[in-house]
Amino acid sequence: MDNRAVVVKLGGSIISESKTKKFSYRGETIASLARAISTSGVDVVVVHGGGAFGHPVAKEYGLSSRSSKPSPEGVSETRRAMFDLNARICDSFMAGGLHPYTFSPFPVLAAAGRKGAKWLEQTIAAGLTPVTFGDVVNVGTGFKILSGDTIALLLSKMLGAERCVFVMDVDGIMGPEGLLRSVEKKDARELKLSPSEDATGGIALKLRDALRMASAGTEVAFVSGFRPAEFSKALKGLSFRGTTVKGPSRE
Ligand code: IP8
Repeated sequence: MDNRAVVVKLGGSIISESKTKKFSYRGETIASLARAISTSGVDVVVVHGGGAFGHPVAKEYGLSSRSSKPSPEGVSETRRAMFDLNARICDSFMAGGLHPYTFSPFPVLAAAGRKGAKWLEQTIAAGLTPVTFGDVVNVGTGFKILSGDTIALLLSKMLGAERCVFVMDVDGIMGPEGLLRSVEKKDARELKLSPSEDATGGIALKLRDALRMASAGTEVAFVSGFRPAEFSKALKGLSFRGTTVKGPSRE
């Protein structure tokens, strides 16, 4: 692949109206983001979160980002909710002009060397958009949730992604005086981010992952999914309304 790929993480806040409104889904919004991807000319890999699908069900059955021994029913129901959401996302993507190709993150992340990256690159070259999602992992001694944010981080690293774009329901990361246009490691310590209701950690974890990505050379953008034009600019690396997370200066 000549162009370095961009990893897009669709956060639960843009997928669903509210995490408490179980199985709520913003189809039109997701289709408008798909249109922005399909007209951008950018090679994209998409990871989506759990929103009002995976999270409430995981919570009901006591699944979290820590390994535990939930009931078999809980594991199946949580995964079922995620596959159901993925089917809806694929429908919206097709309505927006994309050809989604859903893949399980596990074999791709476990592939040795450049094998996983090559497989993703070949999928993109075939005209498809690889799509994966936060999932329930069998860790041998129990089960835990692998957050879509962590998957986005691992895939960005594997692909040597140019940037990773986190799409949410607000313009970006908010500081005491409103939208932060850029965040560096030193600012993050002073930021008091609200604790999350998520099964997997919310904005604080997202920012921690973003700072790690930025230090490894992948630019990170936070943008509102309600602004497809700004999302499109963020995808292309143009100046956009949102937050950019910067790594340490390389000068
Ligand atoms: O919303 C969580 O993914 P996230 C996926 O990216 C499940 O943290 C299974 C709740």
